[in-house]
Amino acid sequence: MIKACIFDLDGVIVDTARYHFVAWKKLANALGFDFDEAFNEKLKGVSRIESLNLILEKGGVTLTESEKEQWAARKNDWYLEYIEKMTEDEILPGVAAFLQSCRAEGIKIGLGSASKNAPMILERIGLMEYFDVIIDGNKTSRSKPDPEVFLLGAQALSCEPRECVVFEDAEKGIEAALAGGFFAVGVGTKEQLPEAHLVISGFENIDLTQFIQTLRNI
Ligand code: B16
Ligand code: MG
Repeated sequence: MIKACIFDLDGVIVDTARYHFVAWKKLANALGFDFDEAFNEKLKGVSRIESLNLILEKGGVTLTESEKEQWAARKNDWYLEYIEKMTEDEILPGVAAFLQSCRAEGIKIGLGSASKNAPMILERIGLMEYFDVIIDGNKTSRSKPDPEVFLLGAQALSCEPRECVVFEDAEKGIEAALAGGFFAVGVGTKEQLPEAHLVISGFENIDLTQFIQTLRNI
């Protein structure tokens, strides 16, 4: 029986990847190099410091630990300039209705995100009230594909992993959900997320009752 749904944030509830992209690009340009959207795909679901390490490697730049911290903080300030302007219009299609259905059916709702800015984003888009539990980058010590973020979520929701559905847009997130013993639903395409138990293109037109029935048949 499904007792809870745990949602990733970026790429599932909102598309903040484009804000991360412009902020990281600004950092790369300030350090004298550039990268494109294809490279940005590699940063989805990856923690802030791991993203910085990947970008520096791409640009062939070496920094000390304290310089890295300063640049990561600078990037976050640039990123927050966009986040501060977010409104509920940026909730991805069908998400709010799906959360409402979960609420109505007594299915608990959790967030499992690598982002340290997750609570602020949920506040800005007006979805905070739906979440029973928020596990974000401030509460975890290991990044996806480690299952820690989702296991902490299930624990806080008082559910077993097999009673929870995880919604993820990143391959590493699907790996994390599978490693933790969760139902892993990919948000994207089968080509991007071949390991997921089930793939949906988004929440538009997803009926919760039918969806749970589909999961039962997997
Ligand atoms: P922050 P998710 C992830 O969010 C993003 O996909 C990833 O690009 C970002 O680096 C990471 O959060 C950390 O974000 O800098 O805000 O702490 O997909 O796990 O919801
Ligand atoms: Mg994501």
